[in-house]
Amino acid sequence: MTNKTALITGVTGQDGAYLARLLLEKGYIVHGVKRRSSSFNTGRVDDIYKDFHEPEARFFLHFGDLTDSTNLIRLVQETQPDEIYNLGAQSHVHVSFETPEYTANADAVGALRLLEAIRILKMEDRVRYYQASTSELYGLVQETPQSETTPFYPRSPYAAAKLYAYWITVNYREAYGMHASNGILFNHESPMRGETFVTRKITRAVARIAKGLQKKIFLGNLDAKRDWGHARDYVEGMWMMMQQPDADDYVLGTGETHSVREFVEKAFALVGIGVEWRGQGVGETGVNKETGDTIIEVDSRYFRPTEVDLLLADPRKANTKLGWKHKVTFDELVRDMVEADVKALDGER
Ligand code: NDP
Ligand code: GDR
Repeated sequence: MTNKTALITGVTGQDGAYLARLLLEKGYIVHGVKRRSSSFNTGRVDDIYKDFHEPEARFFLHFGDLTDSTNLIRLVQETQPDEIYNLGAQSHVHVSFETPEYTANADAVGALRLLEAIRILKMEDRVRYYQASTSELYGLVQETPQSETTPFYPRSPYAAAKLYAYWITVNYREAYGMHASNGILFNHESPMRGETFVTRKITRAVARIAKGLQKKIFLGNLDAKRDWGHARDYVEGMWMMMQQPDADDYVLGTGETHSVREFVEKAFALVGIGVEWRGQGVGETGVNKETGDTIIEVDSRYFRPTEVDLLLADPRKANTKLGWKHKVTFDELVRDMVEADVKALDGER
């Protein structure tokens, strides 16, 4: 058991919720940053939160925002963390085309603000910093599979913002000797994945269609390929990076890639529905083999102005240096997500 303290931005998101659990299990005191919102936004961490008046409380939430420097400086000063995990971000690639300036503010300058908070407080020698970097940096891929040495080519405002965050993290490590690391994480999912990312959108719809609550799902590019793993495995990798004597940058991924189409087929198969594809491109449909009902339709609305076609990780550095390897397979991931969404509907009823 440790007596360390961690500060997590983005604690109310998918990864924040898994990481907070992992660190609490390891004995950390965990401080999380949550945004003010007009409706509850702490659903993913409510079950680990104890009222701060209780003596055994070790998980604390603070209002904050990556666009607010003074707030970040105060939070770092008040919480005196040993480790800072910067997971907060406008993390939706498609949405970043609609909100490019805000995405740059939160995702790029937000990382700078946190790094500067550490420097202003003269904590660079004692704080370790994790930056949530992403496989989206590879964008228009220059080589396959992608490793720490593959050149970047961002294809969205999100990826361009994350490119800045990646390099400012490297720069603060080199310029000020900070223990600052980038985790270049490939897509990772879970039953806690946000509902508008493609995997969760599919598994929720599969559960609803299987129960007769919804007729069909509208999707975009079915032929994009991703290296999908389980978020629980990936937060462990983040923690491992922070325990290394020296800071460095690491790719985390499974080394397997699958198309959105394959994800759809596997998810429907789990509820006993076979899919037959008809047509091509916008307007392509997926039909329930047994009933002939159209259950999937390709809608141009979900296409991106510039797409990332193929991502496939080469995680050998993390395998050998960190001893990290994903545990959950693609099939297990799809099953976990579909089962959770089916169960959630049973619960609702
Ligand atoms: P989520 O979208 O689930 O969570 C994002 C978190 O950031 C939420 O807690 C959100 O708060 C918070 N947030 C958004 N804007 C701000 C802001 N301006 N100030 C403070 N907090 C903010 O993302 P994930 O958990 O999936 O991802 C975690 C991080 O890892 C993100 O930085 C993402 O870009 C990156 N990443 C994710 C990958 C993945 O496959 N999941 C892969 C590689 C990188 P709220 O709940 O209020 O919206
Ligand atoms: P991604 O995840 O863009 O890889 O970013 P997302 O699940 O949004 O898209 C994956 C692929 O699926 C295609 N797609 C659709 N996507 C969505 N969201 N909705 C649809 O209806 C749909 N139809 C097809 C997309 O075009 C894309 O090719 C995620 C985020 O978590 C980032 O924050 C993170 O950095 C990267 O993963 C790694």
